Amino acid sequence: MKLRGWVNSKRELGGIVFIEILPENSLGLVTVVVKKKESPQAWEVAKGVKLGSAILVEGTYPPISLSKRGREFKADKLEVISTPRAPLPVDLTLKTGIHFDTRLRYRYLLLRTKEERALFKIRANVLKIAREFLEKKGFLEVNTPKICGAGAEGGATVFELEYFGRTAYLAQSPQLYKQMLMTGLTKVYEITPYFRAEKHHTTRHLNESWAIDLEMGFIKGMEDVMEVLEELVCHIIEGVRKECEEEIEILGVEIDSPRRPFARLKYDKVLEILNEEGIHIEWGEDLGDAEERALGKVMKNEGYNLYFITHYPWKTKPFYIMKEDGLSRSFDLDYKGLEISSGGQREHRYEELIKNIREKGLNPKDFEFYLEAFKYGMPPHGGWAVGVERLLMKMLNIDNIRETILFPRDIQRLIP
Ligand code: AMO
Repeated sequence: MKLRGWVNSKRELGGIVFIEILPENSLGLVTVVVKKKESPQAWEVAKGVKLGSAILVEGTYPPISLSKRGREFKADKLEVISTPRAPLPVDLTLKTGIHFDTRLRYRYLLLRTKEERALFKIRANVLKIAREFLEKKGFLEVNTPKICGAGAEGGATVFELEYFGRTAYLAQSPQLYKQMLMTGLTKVYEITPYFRAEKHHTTRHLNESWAIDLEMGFIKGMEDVMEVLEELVCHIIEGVRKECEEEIEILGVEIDSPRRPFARLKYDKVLEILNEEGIHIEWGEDLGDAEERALGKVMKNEGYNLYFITHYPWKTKPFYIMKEDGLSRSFDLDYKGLEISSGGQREHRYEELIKNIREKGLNPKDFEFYLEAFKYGMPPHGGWAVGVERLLMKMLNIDNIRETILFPRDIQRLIP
């Protein structure tokens, strides 16, 4: 049989060369054993092969072939497909620690290790499972523009670009477009990048992140969309547990099944809980990182990793969220002390929506294209978005969000 992969380490012992590779698409290390006596030509090639080379090996797995560093593979033929032009900048045996920045800088090389490959296989599975689930539920996948004429999520965090003499913005989210679609479709979802010009230096913010966005028409209330969110998140977690056993083991994490139904806490209740913990928040303020974490601990003791926070004061929410007695028909979903999703019922009544826009200090003129859709029979609707990286972080107990995306974009990182 044939194996292809890259040389992560190499050692010689008498007339034998041992080459460690992680074959393409695999998660199991293989030690290629090349014996001078048995395959002199392959041995000659093996002796000269450089670390990091891409190689093709022909041979067999002996009946008992497990060494400390992975399965052994007896090579009969060995061909070097590509030789590196420079020494590898990282030690892919991972015997010496790799600095976090270096790891991100050379992400593409680290995909030759089982740990990094396992992580991105799980990421791909999360998206695959989400798609399968939403398709089965009758949601239609849509793609909305990423170059936009208006920001949806607040002016300060939008990236501007020059668009044929006009100012355009990179989409902060598909919010306005997915709502406009509610005049013609009733169940849509999009897997999409978010571009946000937040000058954050935190472990939970990226300037380019990905989300699973959903919108649903003809709803009775926000509970309709919360149920879909709860089901989706559980489906993803259970799906990863089932389909990614090997990857989970490599990463050495334990993923707990969520307790259902998720707890549903009103904002006012959350303030009470935090107060009991000695954390005081003014009514009307949003929850910050410290508050979310503290709540996460309390909820963990109650047996909940996942819980909704509902009925936020309207002033903490964007203009498109429906008001209700000074509060809002909105929710966040937190996972182990971090917001992974937010959503709500939208204001679908044209006049009310214009009032909301004004109340947020925005100009309805800037949203004409969006408002227009509300003139033509807009049904009650709602939806949410789950941050893919944040979901991965919490599911896999990863501390820094940058680890969960191949090429993170933050204030410092624009390349690679
Ligand atoms: P929101 O702004 O809360 O809501 O974003 C939804 C989810 O996306 C993730 N997220 C981020 N992840 C990493 N870095 C960031 N800078 C970042 N920004 C957002 C979070 C967050 O919960 N339009 C609404 C959603 C809706 O109502 O449908 C929205 O964008 O996990």
